[in-house]
Formats: sequence, C-alpha cells, structure tokens
Amino acid sequence: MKRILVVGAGGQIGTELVPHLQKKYGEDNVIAADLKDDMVKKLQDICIGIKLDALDGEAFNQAVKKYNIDSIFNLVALLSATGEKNPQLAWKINMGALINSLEIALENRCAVFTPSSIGAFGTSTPHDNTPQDTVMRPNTIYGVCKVSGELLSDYYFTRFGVDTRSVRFPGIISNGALPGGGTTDYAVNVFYEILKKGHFTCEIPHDSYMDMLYMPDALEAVTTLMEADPSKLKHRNSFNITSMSFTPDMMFECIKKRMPQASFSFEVDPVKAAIADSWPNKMDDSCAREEWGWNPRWDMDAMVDDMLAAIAKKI
Ligand code: AKB
Repeated sequence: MKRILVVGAGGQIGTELVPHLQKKYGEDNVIAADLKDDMVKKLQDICIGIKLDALDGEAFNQAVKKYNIDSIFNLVALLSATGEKNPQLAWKINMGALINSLEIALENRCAVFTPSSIGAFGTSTPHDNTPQDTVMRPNTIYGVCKVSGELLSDYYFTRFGVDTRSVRFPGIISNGALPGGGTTDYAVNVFYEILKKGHFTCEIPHDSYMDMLYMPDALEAVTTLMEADPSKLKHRNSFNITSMSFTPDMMFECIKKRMPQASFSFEVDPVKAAIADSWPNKMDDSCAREEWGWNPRWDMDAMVDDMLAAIAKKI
C-alpha cells in the first residue's frame, strides 16, 4: 500500500483510520473522500480531503486515477438500525459503493478493504463461539448487504484476481467521531451521557450479549490484514474478529465501579432489540489469529478506563 483512498472517510471509523494510515504510509499518501461538505472540511484539516459520491462511478474512477491510488478503503455504509428505516436506500448505498469500489479496483489494479460486520449473521447462526464458516442468513437489510458484499468481494478475487480483504467488525467503541445508526451505538453513547448527566437510558435489553472492539484494535486489524502475506490467507472476505463480548448490565457494572453515582435505566427499542438478539454472543476469531496474526490488546476494563478519561477531557 503506497497511495490510499478512503471513501466514506468522515464517519466513526474513517476519522480515526485516516490519521492511522497517515502515520504508517505518509501524510500525503492518504486521500480522504466524503459526500458531506462539513466532513470534507474537517478532513482537509489533516489530509488531502475531497468531496466524492462513491455512487458516482465516473467521479470515483477519476479520483483513483488522479491520485495514483493503489488501495481503496470503502467505508461507505448505512448501518443496521438506520437501514431498517429505509431498506431500499440501504441496499443502494451499501452495494452501490461496493460494486463501484470493486470495478474501479479491477480497472486500476487496486487492493480493496470493505468492512463486513457481526450483522452478517442472523438468528439461525450458532450464537456462541460463532464459527468463521457457518450459517449466514441475516435478518436485516444491513446484514443482507454484508453477506452479499462478502460474496461479491470473494468473487472479484477468485474470478478477476482483485486483492479484496475484509473483517467482520463487532461494535466499535471509540472516542473520536460518534457512530450513527447502529445497534451497538449504546456502548459509545453511554460514556457521553454518564459524564454529562450522570444517567443513561439504554435501548438494548440488559442481558443482550454482543461482541465489541476498541478503536485502536480495529485500526491495527485493518492495516495488519491488508499487509498480511497473501499466501497465508485461506479466507479473505471476511474474518471474524473480536476482543470482548458483554451485555449492557456487564458494561454498566464496570462503569459503576469507577463512578458509583452513575445510574442506568432501560427503554428497549424493539427493532434494535431484535437485531441485537439475532447477532452472535461471541465470535470465534481463531482463523484471523492463525492466518494473519490478529492479536487484540484491549479488554473491557482497559477500554472503560480509557474511554472515561478521553471523553471527560473532550466534554
Ligand atoms: C451496527 O451496529 O450496525 C454496527 C455493526 C456492528 O456493524 N456497529
């Protein structure tokens, strides 16, 4: 990877992935694209930021040629909860950005990273130690896009030799840009609410397990996988990765140990509850560990300490 284009760079992952890539590959070798003007402005403070609609194949292709791109990071996505409000739009955006990334990568000989998600699994998937290769019949449009995306990305690799690689991200917890429209967002929002108001009302059932990952581990996963020796990869799209799995009760208990005055209540959102319920309790990520050395560093206690300190500083 020498010249990188990140599309959908203004979101939760992109805003932290861009500086991470800059540190590794050089400040001027990372071009960050987003559709929204305010995001583009923010990105321009740190790198070459461009306004780009990833659904506009011609403009996307021109940007790849203009900046001599060899690696595309496609972060464009409507997440699980938002997707259920407008399934057709979710399909159009999620699959449109992916097919453009793959076609443009084929024409310009680029590698492609597109995140998949725990959302690719559904109620009929084994929920405990969810295997790498297993039943994948998701119950959301987001999940349908993720499974389709995994298949399409593998197809472009086997059929055309495009270097496609991906991970199934759990909920990502971070203290930069806020997540938006996901089912796992509660695990980020809780820190802001507790530090501002001392109370958090949770939309996810108290005993709903989901896999989670702290942002520094997520960033390392992306670059380690993209740099991995291709001859060692038996899988490509996509690898299970996780570093912690907990319920809201477990996380709130962990926060209460540090802030005994914090209080929590539940007003469960039935759509988000059903989505959370359909996702794994804990994935088996042994293939990622074996094939490219996935080795996360952050557990729940360390993450909660770091998040409380970082967000207290921010607000
Ligand atoms: C969501 O909740 O939709 C995302 C995800 C797990 O892919 N954070």
